[in-house]
Amino acid sequence: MKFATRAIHAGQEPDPSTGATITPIFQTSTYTQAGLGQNKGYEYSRTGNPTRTALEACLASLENAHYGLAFSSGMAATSAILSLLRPGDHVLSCDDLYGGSYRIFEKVMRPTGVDISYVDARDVDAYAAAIRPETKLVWIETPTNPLLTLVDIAAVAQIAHAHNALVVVDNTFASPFLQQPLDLGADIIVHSTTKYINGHSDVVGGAVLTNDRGAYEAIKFYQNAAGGVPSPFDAWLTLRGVKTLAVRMRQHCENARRVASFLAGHPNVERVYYPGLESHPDHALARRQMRDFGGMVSFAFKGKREDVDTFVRGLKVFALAESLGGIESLCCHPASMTHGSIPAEEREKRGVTDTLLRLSVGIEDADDLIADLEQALARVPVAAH
Ligand code: P1T
Repeated sequence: MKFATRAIHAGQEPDPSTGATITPIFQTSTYTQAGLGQNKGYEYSRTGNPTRTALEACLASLENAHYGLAFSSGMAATSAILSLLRPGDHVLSCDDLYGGSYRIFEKVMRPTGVDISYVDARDVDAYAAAIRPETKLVWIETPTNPLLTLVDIAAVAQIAHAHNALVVVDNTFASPFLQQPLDLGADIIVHSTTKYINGHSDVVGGAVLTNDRGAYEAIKFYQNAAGGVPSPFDAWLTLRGVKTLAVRMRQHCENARRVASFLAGHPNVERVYYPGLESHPDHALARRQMRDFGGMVSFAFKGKREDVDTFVRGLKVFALAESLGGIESLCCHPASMTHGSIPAEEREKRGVTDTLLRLSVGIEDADDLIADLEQALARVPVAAH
């Protein structure tokens, strides 16, 4: 079956005990057993819960994966994958990624004796040059957060596999509607389901999808051992949200395209980062690797940090908020918000400057979004610069 159909039905047979069409919220911590060792596949909800099982099966289907695991946050999913590492191992990552991923690499993993290095996300040769015999994971985001750089998944997978390393793709920004990394050679996918998958900014969640049985078993073991699982209600909300992923993503892409071209022509805008623009350095790769270009648009403001503050205070439809991928439009200042945990010098070096703004373009009417940006930009006179 095709994607939009699987988003609505995969993993969700009518409930066998009642016929309920929609998977119930199995709000139970435990399951009554008929006798010693006699259960119906569930014993305790940290280990397994039927609402979570439905979500795991649905997400696995959407990523063309055999195995799916749901977590209480994207970072819980990330840390479950990082549990595969041992002292002496090396992780090769890209130089633009979510600040929280950088933080767990640097502040949690490095002190345990795991080494991490970062290369220019789009430079395939740089991955080849930096990979080592002890590299266990190549960890990439594409498009990256917040600069929307693309990584060539197939090319990086070839390099990683030649060195027996697993490729992890954080597919949060694209969502499986736009990009299915396992089909391009990746081994493990991580999602913050908080974002496009749930899509309504009312749940924090994460997921791991893979075809690698060994990795699945180790990560599943950790899921139960460490316990970062979603509540049945959160699993249910996410199942409900993901049903509309295909229609939402089409509208996010359409609106983002219009917002990006509006910004590209505005005198207060220094530079627009959107892979759908022909001027974007990875536009050709985006055409090859993604079904469409996504709902995220970043731009560098012309002017000072104070002007950025004037602009964000002037927004009426876009909310100044962290996170992304919900139906409502958000504006984020990565340097002080999502990427505040990266030291200032390192951030600037990577292009996450004080005048960079990131828009999560929602599915409101695009005319209203553009009018909102226009009036907020008009508060900062170009002549002032
Ligand atoms: O917030 P959580 O569900 O734990 O997911 C972490 C995470 C992982 N990967 C990517 C690419 C992400 O963007 C995030 C979370 N990001 C934000 C909160 C943000 O505003 O960028």
